[in-house]
Amino acid sequence: MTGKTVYNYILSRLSQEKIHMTLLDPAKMGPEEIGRVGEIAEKIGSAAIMIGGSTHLSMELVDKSVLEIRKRTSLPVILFPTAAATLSRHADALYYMSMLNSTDIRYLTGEQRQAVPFIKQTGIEPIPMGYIIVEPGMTVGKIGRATPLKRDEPEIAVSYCLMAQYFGMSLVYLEAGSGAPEPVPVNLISAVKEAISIPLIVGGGIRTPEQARAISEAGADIIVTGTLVEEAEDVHSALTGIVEGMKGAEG
Ligand code: 1GP
Repeated sequence: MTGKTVYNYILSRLSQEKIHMTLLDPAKMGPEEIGRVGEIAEKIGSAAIMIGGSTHLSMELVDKSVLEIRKRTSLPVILFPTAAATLSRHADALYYMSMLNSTDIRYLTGEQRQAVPFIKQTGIEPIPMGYIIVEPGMTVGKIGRATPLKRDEPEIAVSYCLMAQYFGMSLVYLEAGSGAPEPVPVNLISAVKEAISIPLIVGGGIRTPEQARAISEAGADIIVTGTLVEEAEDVHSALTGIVEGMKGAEG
């Protein structure tokens, strides 16, 4: 697949409504389970499956998981990588992300440079994204050696997100970190949304319909949940709650 197929699909879905993406981590669920959850995610209206999240992934595991999703759903599969070594050629697209508030060149441009031959050879669609860690940042903030955005400094968040836009990135992602006790605060989201014109993704610590609603209302265009399905006894109702919560949002 070449061109901006997946990005255009995202924009087209966003022209109708705010969207949800389901993040599945092959280090935490086997390929079979990933396929089963992917199927549920499609049924309840999630717009895409993101694969990644963990630092201990093997390429084989990522490949198997992507193929399982492709077999069982028609949703686009977007890689959400932490390292260039674990990319799968079977995915539709790759978030080509730079952690803008990292202090480690590896997460700014290092892994990205290493991924270049893979992108060139496979023709996978890279979707340029500014990835910005917000307090508490959790594991990804530590591994990425980020200086997390302070929760009460919206003007700094606005600068970082506008920087992503000025660099020409297609998306910007505010990340509180997987499993964060609280998601990104709504004041940060609304300040950013007011300033930028590229779509805003928010993730990390979103567990309830009320949180999804508040985050949507504050201006997130795309909400990502990961841990929710890993912990839920009933994946269908947990995911439905999030998507319905977003629909309930005004504006
Ligand atoms: C992590 O933002 C995502 O990169 C999702 O976070 O696992 O807390 O849903 P959760």
